[in-house]
Amino acid sequence: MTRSEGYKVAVVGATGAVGGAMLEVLERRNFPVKELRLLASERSLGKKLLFKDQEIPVQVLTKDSFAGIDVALFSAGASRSLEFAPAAAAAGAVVVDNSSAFRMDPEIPLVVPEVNPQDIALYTKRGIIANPNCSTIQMLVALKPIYDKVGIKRIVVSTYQAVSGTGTKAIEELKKQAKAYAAGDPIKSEVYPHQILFNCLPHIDSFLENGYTKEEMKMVNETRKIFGDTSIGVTATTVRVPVFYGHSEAVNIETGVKISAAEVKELLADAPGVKLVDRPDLCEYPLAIRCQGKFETLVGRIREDESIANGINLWVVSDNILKGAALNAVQIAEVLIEKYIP
Ligand code: NAP
Ligand code: 3JN
Repeated sequence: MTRSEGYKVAVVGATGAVGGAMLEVLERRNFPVKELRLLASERSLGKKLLFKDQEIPVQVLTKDSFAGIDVALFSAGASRSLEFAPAAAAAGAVVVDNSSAFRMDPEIPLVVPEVNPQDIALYTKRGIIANPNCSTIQMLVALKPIYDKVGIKRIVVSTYQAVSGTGTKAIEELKKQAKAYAAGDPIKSEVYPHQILFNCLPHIDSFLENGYTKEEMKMVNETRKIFGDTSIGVTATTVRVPVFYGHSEAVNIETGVKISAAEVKELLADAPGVKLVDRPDLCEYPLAIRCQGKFETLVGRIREDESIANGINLWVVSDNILKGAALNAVQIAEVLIEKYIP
């Protein structure tokens, strides 16, 4: 740690599901925080949040919120990022943005530290680094060692995404629906267009003209940008399921050359950010209810796809609020302070 005794950090959207996890991760990883500025909307004025046993008041986000800040972690939605991230960068902060606002901007790096940490260097162009979508992050943490070893031509992925990906209101909606069901009361849906309890909704984010959802196309486009490979084929079906925390993904890949399931297991056993959980004989495989609070992405059910020459199937599970958002952002900030803004 330098910048004398630590860094001045702002968390934008501090009262949200991701913002709260940012505070948890900064604390758990002992990020060298000299000053912490918590920012949210006027609704949160008067609130205080705990960081390292200290109560810190929440301030209202304005364009003047960033004086003296070294690193600004944004998770208050894309429109807030578009409006305020350039102001934060102009004030001298390096922004790590969790929204989709800048992900596909060619001047802004899109980074998963286990996959393309070298791209962080491009932050100097605009002072902003984008965090990918949660579903993309966990998939690429699992696929990177395979990509490097034998290449990947095509990815077919189906996701099973937890309601926490939609934010605190959706967590409450699932809880309320479960209580209403148990009490025999009518079930109301306000966050999602249909009941989420006991249901699967093949609808995450809005629909596009090509019939896919934005969430599905984020997985396609972000994967290509992060791997720096426009030739890789990616097709996704993203589904919301009645799980509180932890996104699960069934991932099918066609590799450049043949690799056996045993070789994939060997590769992933030592891969950064991965925990291999693949003992079907003991009923051990990645589970959403086991991933909460974990920093690793859990990978299991590794099998050869017997329908093609060079195919592999995997089941990939990760805490969507941690590795899918807050942890990935803090890991980017760690590389930043270690290598670029000591
Ligand atoms: P959330 O629980 O609904 O929290 C939203 C946060 O944004 C709250 O702190 C809220 O403050 C703040 N906010 C909203 N409007 C604001 C405004 N006008 N000015 C200042 N602050 C404002 O949502 P979340 O789940 O934490 O997600 C927040 C964002 O993070 C998402 O919109 C998305 O862009 C990003 N995200 C990314 C991923 C990923 O895949 N990497 C995953 C989830 C979320 P108040 O409490 O004061 O309203
Ligand atoms: O739905 C999920 O599981 C992940 C949600 C991500 C999200 C939610 C609201 C707005 C995003 C995102 O990160 O892509 C955004 C957005 O910034 O577009």
